[in-house]
Amino acid sequence: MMRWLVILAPLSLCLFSCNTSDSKQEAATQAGAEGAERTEAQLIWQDEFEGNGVDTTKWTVVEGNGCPELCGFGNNERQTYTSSPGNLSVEDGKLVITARKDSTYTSAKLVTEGKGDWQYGYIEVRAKLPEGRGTWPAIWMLPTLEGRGMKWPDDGEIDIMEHVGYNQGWVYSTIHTDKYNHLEGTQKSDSIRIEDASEAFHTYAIDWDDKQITWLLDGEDYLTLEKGNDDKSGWPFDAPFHLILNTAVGGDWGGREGIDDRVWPQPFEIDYVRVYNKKPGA
Ligand SMILES: [Ca+2]
Repeated sequence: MMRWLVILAPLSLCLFSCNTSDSKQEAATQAGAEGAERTEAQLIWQDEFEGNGVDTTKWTVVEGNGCPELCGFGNNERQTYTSSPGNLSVEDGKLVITARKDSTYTSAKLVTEGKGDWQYGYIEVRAKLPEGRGTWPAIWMLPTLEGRGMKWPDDGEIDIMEHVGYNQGWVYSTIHTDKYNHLEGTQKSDSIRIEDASEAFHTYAIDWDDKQITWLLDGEDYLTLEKGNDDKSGWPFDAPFHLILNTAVGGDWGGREGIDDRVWPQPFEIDYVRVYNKKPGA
């Protein structure tokens, strides 16, 4: 989601930061020393979106167009993010991010940084995607860095799910690192076909530990990337990351084949986000 150049392939927690999870993590660590297989997965963070608005104890609503620091969010994206009900709502048990065009393109973006930051775990999001040329919804993660700005891609990016409307039904999963990034055509990525991604809810998940990240669709593995012998230049994922949900409009990738202005408004519906300290049942 943060890519700076056009590419063919796509590009984008509180291990120790959530007070309530510290004791669980310590317990898990201790139990891990005795044998991780005997510990049960624990739900350490979740939002079922059952209220009437965004829970700001869990999410920060991002507003604006990225300027002046990073206008267009580094990808020449066209939207301005707002917190208005027309762009962002919680209704019928779902978070709804609506990208639309009025005088300009507007949309919404939520981040958990400082409120939900995790190192490793099983992160699962049940969602139904917007459709139409020019839409670019994403479920992705960036590092939670204390006291300094992010250096991209060196600090890493995990794209759990990305979809661009001109390529309807293909969902992309990617990591970006210093060693593996699209600037050099070395990013690590895969895609999976979902015929009804914009008609039905599916679960998009990663299972992330100190050795690898596995991506799952509706509980089925389809991509595993391993740390292997990489140092931070290839694997900056031994660190806390936070979750981001948004729909971009246009941009270097999402807008590569233009924007179809007949499609608006377009909802990106999220039924829930659940974060476990490890994969349930594993
Ligand atoms: Ca729900």
